[in-house]
Amino acid sequence: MLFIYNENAMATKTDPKPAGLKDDKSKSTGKTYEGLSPEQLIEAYRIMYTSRRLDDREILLKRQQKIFFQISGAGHEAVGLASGFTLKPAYDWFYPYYRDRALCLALGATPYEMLLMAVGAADDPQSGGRQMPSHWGFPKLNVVTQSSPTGSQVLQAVGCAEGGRYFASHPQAAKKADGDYRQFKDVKFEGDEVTYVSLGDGTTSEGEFWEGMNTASNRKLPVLFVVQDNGYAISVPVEVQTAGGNISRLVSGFPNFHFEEVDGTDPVASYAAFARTVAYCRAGEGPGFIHAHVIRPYSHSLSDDERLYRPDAERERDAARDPITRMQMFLIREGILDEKGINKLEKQVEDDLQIAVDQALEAALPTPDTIMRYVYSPDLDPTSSAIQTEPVSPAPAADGKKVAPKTMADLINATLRDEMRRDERIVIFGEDVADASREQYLEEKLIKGKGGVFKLTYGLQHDFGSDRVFNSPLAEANIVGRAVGMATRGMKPVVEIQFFDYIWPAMMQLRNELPLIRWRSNNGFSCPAVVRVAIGGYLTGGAIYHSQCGESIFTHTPGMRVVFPSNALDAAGLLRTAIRCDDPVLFLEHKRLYRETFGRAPYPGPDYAIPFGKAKVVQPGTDLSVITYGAVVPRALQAAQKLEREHGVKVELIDLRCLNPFDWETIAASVSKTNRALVAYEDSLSWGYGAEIAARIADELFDHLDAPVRRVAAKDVFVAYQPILEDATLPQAEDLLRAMKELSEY
Ligand SMILES: Cc1ncc(C[n+]2csc(CCOP(=O)(O)OP(=O)(O)O)c2C)c(N)n1
Ligand SMILES: [Mg+2]
Repeated sequence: MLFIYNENAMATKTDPKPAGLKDDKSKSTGKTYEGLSPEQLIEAYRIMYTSRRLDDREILLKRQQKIFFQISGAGHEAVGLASGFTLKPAYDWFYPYYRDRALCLALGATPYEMLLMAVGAADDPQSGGRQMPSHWGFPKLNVVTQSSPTGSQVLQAVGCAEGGRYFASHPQAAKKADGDYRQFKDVKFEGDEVTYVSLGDGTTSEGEFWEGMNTASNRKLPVLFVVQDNGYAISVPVEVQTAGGNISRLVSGFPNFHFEEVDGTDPVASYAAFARTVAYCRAGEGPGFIHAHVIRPYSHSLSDDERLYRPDAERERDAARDPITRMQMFLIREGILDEKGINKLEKQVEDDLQIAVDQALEAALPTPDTIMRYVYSPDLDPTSSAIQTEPVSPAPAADGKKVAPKTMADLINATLRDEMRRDERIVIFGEDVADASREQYLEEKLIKGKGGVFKLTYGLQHDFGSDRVFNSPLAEANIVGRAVGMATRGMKPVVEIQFFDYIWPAMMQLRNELPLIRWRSNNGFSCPAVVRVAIGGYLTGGAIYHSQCGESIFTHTPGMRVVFPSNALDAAGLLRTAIRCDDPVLFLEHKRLYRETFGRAPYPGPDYAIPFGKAKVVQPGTDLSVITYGAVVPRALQAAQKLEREHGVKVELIDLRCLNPFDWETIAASVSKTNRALVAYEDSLSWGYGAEIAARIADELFDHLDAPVRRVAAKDVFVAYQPILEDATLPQAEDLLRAMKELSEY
């Protein structure tokens, strides 16, 4: 029997968003397909067809050079549809990848919004003309800004799910609060939301995918992993990527998962697989994994021609499974739509797309002056001098004796404790940061607890509980990637990288994600996490892999605040500003300074804060400016004091404290006065942080200089184990003294 096409059943552009249709049971025949009514199936086809035709329109626009890039979702429409029909926009959370056009349409994004991205319009709601097309990100739908690196979305999705769970068990934490980033960060949580993350078959080769699977499994998180397996990663076939050629087989041992493997070109079968998996995740049973076999009929992107590596026969086999044709045939076979109905629907889609294309081509483009907007928070300025407070004087000890000053390690620990008490959104995790993961040992008082290899987080798990202070796996990308997801949800992760030398597995997240979320989404999302890192040498035996610096790599990353204190009081004041800040902060803690006698200070109270970008003049002077930071500060001070004692040269010693932003005004005022500048840093000399400072002095203060700008830094080599070699590599007080003397005599 042929179902009579009902015009009203066909959604038009003005209809409310299609997601959630699953509750709308068939009104006509009563027959459903895995729970989908004929009306829903018609709507499904409309979305799938729109997705395909929008790709076609973009391809045309690219050929006409009206847009600049195109990557299609062709062949992946049925999976996208199934996920869009089973998940809820603005309720669940979404970390899609570039083939998820149909998902975004099903969630309620419009073709016009997508085309605004393709032309790079000012009003592109996803990025304001900053990102390539198909890099989805719709704040109003909880579709989180997507980047281009394959796989970096996975750990963020895990962190996002952890965020939802955290707020459900700490609802008070979601409240707004004045005086810090919380004023500008709304929190939304539901309690049973699911986080969707998708990726291609090739992307399962990325380590971050496995790290994400591991943590989602271990913590039973409601994350829905969707691998859209089209058999290729550009030109590399799946059997080269995946041992045995099938990702489902490889992941099947992860506990707590619900697994599905499905023909992702079949919308009804896909819908059924998604419905089962979403129900499992939503019920809190654990994560889901859907492996959907799809096709890729349009090559990888417009820059690729798959005929170079795929013979016709193989491509024809794929074409026979095209989800658009399959769906068409299905609707006709089942009598849901006849040919006339199909034609009418398709014509309506084409007409709507034409209007959207015409509008998008007319859209205003971003103006050049907007380029720096949203690199940092427009709401909270961490350099504001209003942030500065005075340290409270310590109460005298009971016996009337002076209170012993605290080390940098003590005051960092105290600041973390104060801030955790003040802000329930803060969680701390990293390698070994907990007192003990087996908390019963703590409860039974069998052990004292560890609290970090340098003990900086000691006692925090004890005080605040294991859901706020916990150990991560030994995986740095895992730490930072999850922090990115949590911070996007409104939490304040203050995570620890145990040694700077081992920060590199997290580099993708630190370079391409954390500092970029706000800018690339045109302020649609933000990610104000704090990453504390133990850094630096002078350890006597620290050797190659426990002595590294490398701060310039991060100051060279727009969007990242970088702080590097040299003493206990500055560490406390700057860490507080870092935690309350609305931007991501890399907080570098020099290991050698953790417990030095130099720079100890009394506890300055729970609100002591120092604004970013304000240097400290350690000692004033008239003859030479020395600009430095970190562990070189005490060494430079020693050298300067000796120089004054022995030669009467008065050095003005400047401790930058904060490297991005840095205090150019203090440098300029000092060099204009002394007319001589020495820049000193612990990292190797060439291309180090001080090179930028030296260049700027040479450029902007040239008229004030009576001598060349000099640098003292480590040799261009790694730090060796034998202390003789270590000393020869790192800048010593004698090296500083020599350079200061030479420069003062120039
Ligand atoms: C980290 C990283 N390496 C390389 C690339 C370049 N690149 C973009 S897509 C892609 C292939 C992805 O294949 P797959 O995961 O199977 O997804 P598909 O495109 O097939 O849907 C590559 C190598 C990238 N974007 N990111
Ligand atoms: Mg692929």
